[in-house]
Amino acid sequence: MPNTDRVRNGGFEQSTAPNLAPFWTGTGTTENSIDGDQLLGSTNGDVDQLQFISQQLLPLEVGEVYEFSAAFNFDVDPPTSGTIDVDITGVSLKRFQAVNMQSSGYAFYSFQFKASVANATLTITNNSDAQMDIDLISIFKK
Ligand SMILES: [Ca+2]
Ligand SMILES: [Ca+2]
Repeated sequence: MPNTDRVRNGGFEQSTAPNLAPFWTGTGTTENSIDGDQLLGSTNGDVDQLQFISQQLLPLEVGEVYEFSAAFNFDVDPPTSGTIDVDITGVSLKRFQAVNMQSSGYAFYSFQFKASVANATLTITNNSDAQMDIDLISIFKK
């Protein structure tokens, strides 16, 4: 079985700003190259304070190890408190301490997890006090 990305439209290149669709839903938006905030391509996600984005992942193989990866950018002011939360069904909530993340410019953050359910939903929530861009979200089997 090829190791395909379990996240669809993870770079938001299929989205027409400011809409999240296809695949993504939530209270966040997307931005296009006019804003100049993308890391790769012409579009990025924009997830500001208390906003979230979510999508149903392609099926996972239960018991297999996967790696979540995404690039985050605090594009206005650096965060001083709170967390960036990544929730995957069946996996303990991952909280990145925002104050310890790179304060400006994109940086990649990742973690590995073992799938416990086949049909999982990915939700990324900005619980920090700073505006945030996001691009290149992926989940590959290790
Ligand atoms: Ca992109
Ligand atoms: Ca932005």
